Amino acid sequence: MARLPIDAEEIIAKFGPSLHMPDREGLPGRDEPDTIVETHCCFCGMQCGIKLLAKNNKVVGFEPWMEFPFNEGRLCPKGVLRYMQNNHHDRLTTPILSKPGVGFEPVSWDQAMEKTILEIKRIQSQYGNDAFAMLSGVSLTNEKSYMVGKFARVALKTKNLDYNGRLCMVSAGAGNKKAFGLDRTSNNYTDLEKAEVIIVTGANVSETFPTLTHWIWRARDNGAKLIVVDPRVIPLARTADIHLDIRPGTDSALFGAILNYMVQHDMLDHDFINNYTSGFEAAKDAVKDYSLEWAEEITGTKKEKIEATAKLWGKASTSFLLHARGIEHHTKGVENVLSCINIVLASGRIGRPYCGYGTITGQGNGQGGREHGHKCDQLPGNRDIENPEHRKYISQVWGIDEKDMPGKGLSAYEIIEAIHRGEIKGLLSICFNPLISLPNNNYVREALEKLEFYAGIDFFLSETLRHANIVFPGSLHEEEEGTVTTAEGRVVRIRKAVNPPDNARPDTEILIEIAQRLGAGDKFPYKNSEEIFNELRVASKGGTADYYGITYEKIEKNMGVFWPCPDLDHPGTPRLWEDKKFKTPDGKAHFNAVEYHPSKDPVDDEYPVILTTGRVVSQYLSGSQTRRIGKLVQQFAQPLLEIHPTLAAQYGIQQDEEVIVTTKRGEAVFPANIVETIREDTVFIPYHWPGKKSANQLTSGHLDPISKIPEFKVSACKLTPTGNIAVVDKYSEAYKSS
Ligand SMILES: Nc1nc2c(c(=O)[nH]1)N[C@H]1C(S)=C(S)[C@@H](COP(=O)(O)OP(=O)(O)OC[C@H]3O[C@@H](n4cnc5c(=O)[nH]c(N)nc54)[C@H](O)[C@@H]3O)O[C@H]1N2
Ligand SMILES: Nc1nc2c(c(=O)[nH]1)N[C@H]1C(S)=C(S)[C@@H](COP(=O)(O)OP(=O)(O)OC[C@H]3O[C@@H](n4cnc5c(=O)[nH]c(N)nc54)[C@H](O)[C@@H]3O)O[C@H]1N2
Ligand code: SF4
Ligand SMILES: [Mo]
Repeated sequence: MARLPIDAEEIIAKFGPSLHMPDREGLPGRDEPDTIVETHCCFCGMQCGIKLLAKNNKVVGFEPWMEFPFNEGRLCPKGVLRYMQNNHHDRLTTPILSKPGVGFEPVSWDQAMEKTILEIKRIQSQYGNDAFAMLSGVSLTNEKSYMVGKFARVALKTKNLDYNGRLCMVSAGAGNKKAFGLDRTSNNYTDLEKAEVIIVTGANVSETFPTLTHWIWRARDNGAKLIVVDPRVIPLARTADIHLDIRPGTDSALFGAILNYMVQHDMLDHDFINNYTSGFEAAKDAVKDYSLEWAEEITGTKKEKIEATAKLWGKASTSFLLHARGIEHHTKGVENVLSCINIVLASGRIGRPYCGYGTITGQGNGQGGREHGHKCDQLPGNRDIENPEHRKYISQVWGIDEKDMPGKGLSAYEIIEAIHRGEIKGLLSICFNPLISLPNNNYVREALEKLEFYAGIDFFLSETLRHANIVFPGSLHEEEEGTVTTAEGRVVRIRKAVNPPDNARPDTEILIEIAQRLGAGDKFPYKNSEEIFNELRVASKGGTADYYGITYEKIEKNMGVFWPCPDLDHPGTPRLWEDKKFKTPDGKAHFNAVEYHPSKDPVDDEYPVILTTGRVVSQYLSGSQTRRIGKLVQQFAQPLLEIHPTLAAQYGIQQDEEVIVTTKRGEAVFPANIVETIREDTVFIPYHWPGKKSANQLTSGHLDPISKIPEFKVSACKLTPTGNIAVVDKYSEAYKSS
């Protein structure tokens, strides 16, 4: 395979000038790279294989890694351009300290560390250990995620640690643990290939997991029927056999009615239900009145389409059901997930080739990062911080007295609320940009301003970190060795291509030095990432997320190993449940009784329109990384309000006209993009932008009672046209017509 020597000039020639080109001084143009490193994309949960080209300690380009089995060289626009972060002139290259009235000033590592330790100690002695909180993120590798969990409990000695997966994976995680006792997608994605029926609900796969589209299309080539459930005619829906244009927040009604239909028409796998599940009667009873007519009224989707879906699903011999945040970002996110699982269990199509179910994990290491102790209620191996046996085992691994192990802490949004109440006074964050990504962000900003001390670790100065007292310059994905776990459950190797630039340091080194200065250095004796991974293996041993049998060597040899992998001779588990031994206490898969509940922010006469939020293909999460890459910015330069022509006409809204969107939290102005690909009662805004462009000025802090995920997907709003026609970037317009 010939190398593709892509450099900055080629990108300019091909795509036009970039807004933020990295500094080209010293870059080698088309020269041969010093090294070619097989690693993975730093962005979404697909973790596509990619080769990075490095020269003079700079990442200067990429080429496809054809052999990596999931993406076989394919990449999306973000993967293609990710390498441009490495030399970016916005990189933080020295610690900075905020001086009132002056701004940030560079300081030495020693000064930054000393000040941080002083403040941690002051706050903890004045207000108690738990008054110092930590927020973390799962773009971090498994090694860093594991270490953060230990760092917060052992070095900071606080119970208040939570992570950005709280905004992402937790509804699915809670639902999967209830139903299966284990939180992972059931099959690797090659199993999609021969599924007869595929349901995709609340997942804009072509934009958010672009390389997964390939496997769905492979199935289509083999004759699979595709059913897409989404309030918008997303790209995948345009080629679907059935598109259920559901009203946001009503998935549990839809799947409840489908379960009822399967019961009424005896489309059930009685053998599987009787032998391998429990709770079927209660689940069945909960939906006994959920007729197609009722479901049509609640979901706003034609009953004929719901019936056609139930028939296809009920009669299939192989199938896959996939969902993502569209059904999970709700105050009943866990219920939505369980309602999907119920129709999978009723069909008995799990634990067999081409029969699968799973949430599509969002963040780069959203899978591994949710297993190894990042969460406020979790210990490594997906153990429970309140379970005495689990506490005992991990305390032994960590060499601490069990009574010194903190208990369950507050979740991410609850930490913000506790800052408001004056209970939390200090914060350390790594890999999280909550000012953009948490709901109701004016409230979040006020909280950050109330903190007595705030320090953060990042490679860019994110919007949140502008409120910090100290920022430590950390490392990119390609600047430390490690592993991540892909959305499929495959543990893969992240390889170091270069060192952090100038005075920046690897994240791990920064955390270890803070731990040392807090007097816990003996608990963090690691010389390299592999030593951390080897401790993680032991810590996870015997837990549901068991990595004990996975080693760096084994991963390299096999291009990844699927967990659970409990011992060194074990080959890993690409497909779960072939033995029908579920990880619940009774060993059975659990049906759960799910009744439909409406959103916590329902529409009414004053706020009559449903606002839902999500993503576009060229931007990633809070945008702190992708808004710095010119070509990605140009593909979608600003957030637009997607609105149907009928709704636009009702308010007299013109194309590109600025519209004031108001919810109970506040108001914000967005140019209208009038499209036929959205329901008439719903508007959509992507959330990747800060400040006045942020969709999260409008969303609510209502949380799912079990998972504590915010209800990003439903806010009641009203629309007021301003009469001003905005100047919208032409590339955004190109997007509109696509
Ligand atoms: N380009 C890009 N890719 C990404 C990311 C990114 O920021 N940008 N982020 C990554 C991460 S962390 C995540 S979590 C994933 C998210 O991946 P997705 O969940 O696919 O992304 P979203 O756009 O948040 O929401 C998906 C869809 O849900 C629909 N939806 C809204 N409300 C409902 C509802 O009530 N029911 C149903 N059935 N559908 C509904 C929306 O119209 C939208 O098309 O993407 C990952 N990949
Ligand atoms: N309205 C609305 N809000 C949402 C969503 C939605 O659909 N609608 N989706 C939610 C979802 S699913 C998610 S996952 C969250 C994500 O929200 P966030 O986690 O806040 O988003 P990121 O952009 O990933 O922020 C990560 C920060 O970490 C830094 N970073 C990345 N990698 C590393 C690393 O290796 N080391 C260090 N030190 N720093 C690193 C980046 O530069 C960035 O500043 O947003 C949520 N918010
Ligand atoms: S699909 Fe995800 S992992 Fe693959 S290149 Fe795109 S952003 Fe990266
Ligand atoms: Mo996410």
